[in-house]
Amino acid sequence: MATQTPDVNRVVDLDGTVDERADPDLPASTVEELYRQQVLARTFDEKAVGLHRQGRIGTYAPVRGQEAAQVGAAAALTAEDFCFPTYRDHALYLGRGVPLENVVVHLLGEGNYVDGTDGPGRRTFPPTIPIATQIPHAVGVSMAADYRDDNRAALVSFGDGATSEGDFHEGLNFAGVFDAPTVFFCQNNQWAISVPRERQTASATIAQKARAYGFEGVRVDGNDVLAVYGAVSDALDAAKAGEGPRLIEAVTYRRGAHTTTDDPSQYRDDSEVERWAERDPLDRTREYLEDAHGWTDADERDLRAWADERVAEAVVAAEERTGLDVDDIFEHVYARTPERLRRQRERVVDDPEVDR
Ligand SMILES: Cc1ncc(C[n+]2csc(CCOP(=O)(O)OP(=O)(O)O)c2C)c(N)n1
Repeated sequence: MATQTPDVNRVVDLDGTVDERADPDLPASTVEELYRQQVLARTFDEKAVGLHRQGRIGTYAPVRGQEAAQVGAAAALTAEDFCFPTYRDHALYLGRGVPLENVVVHLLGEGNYVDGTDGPGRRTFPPTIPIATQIPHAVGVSMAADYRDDNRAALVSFGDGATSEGDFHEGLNFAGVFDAPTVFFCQNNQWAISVPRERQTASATIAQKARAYGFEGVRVDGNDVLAVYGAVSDALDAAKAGEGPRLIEAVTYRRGAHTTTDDPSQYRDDSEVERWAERDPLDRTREYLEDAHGWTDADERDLRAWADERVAEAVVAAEERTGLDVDDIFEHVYARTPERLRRQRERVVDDPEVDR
């Protein structure tokens, strides 16, 4: 983090002080909703790590620490806009109205978050696992929206690691040349698995990379939901007004492991994680709610109980809904199944030991 500069847009400071000039002055009910979604995402995240440990879901990429970035970005999008998330964007999906149950179904190995969803969910794409491949897709979709003149923008989410991929540079270059209404939303969570941000790029910031492609880059405190909401709203408005793309660097931190199959103690210090825990996005929103809107301990207890209940219900509903057959792992790979795979499939299908 040595090369990070402190020029970050922020509404609520670490001690809860509010910058009145930057405050978007949202109604209490909207801020409560932004907090509710963050608490739901955090509660779900804790549950999901437990489900993986119990062998009930596959590999999971924790979102802890990045809730405000994702919830703030989702809230700024309209139902008509397009959204391209990644494998860590569970809170972004929830913010787009994707049912929690769908998230669990995906983690159980079936579905892709957006199956059967309506409204904004229909313009939200399945998560991409190959790093940065969603970036050119988002640029293409937003260029199409521009050609049709239908007043829509696309937001594409990715990590700091993705900025080293060719797809990132190709996407930004195209968007700059064609003035595409694309919002590039980088969650700089300081790590790409075991590679720290300062080994990812020699640029002082990620935001400044936009300059090379002829458009504006903005750094925002990714743990401040109001600041993220403000920065993404401005970028979307500008894109739809024909001002072209914008790159937003949401400065945040991945507090959990890269995935449930990773051990971050092998490459980073606990003290760093503790420092970022002091900048917890949920605490920050709660402090704002307490000061500006009289949020009480009783409100907090009710919200936490609601989130526990919602998560428990979603897990039950998802486990009842899925019916994966081991046969399915052979599907969707080849148009014509090779002989070797066909023989494997027969062995599995005939094996009485395989739980089907
Ligand atoms: C094209 C490609 N190369 C490598 C990988 C392996 N891989 C998975 S996650 C990851 C790190 C990504 O880091 P970042 O973009 O910062 O996102 P984060 O996981 O921190 O959210 C890598 C290299 C991959 N999925 N796709």
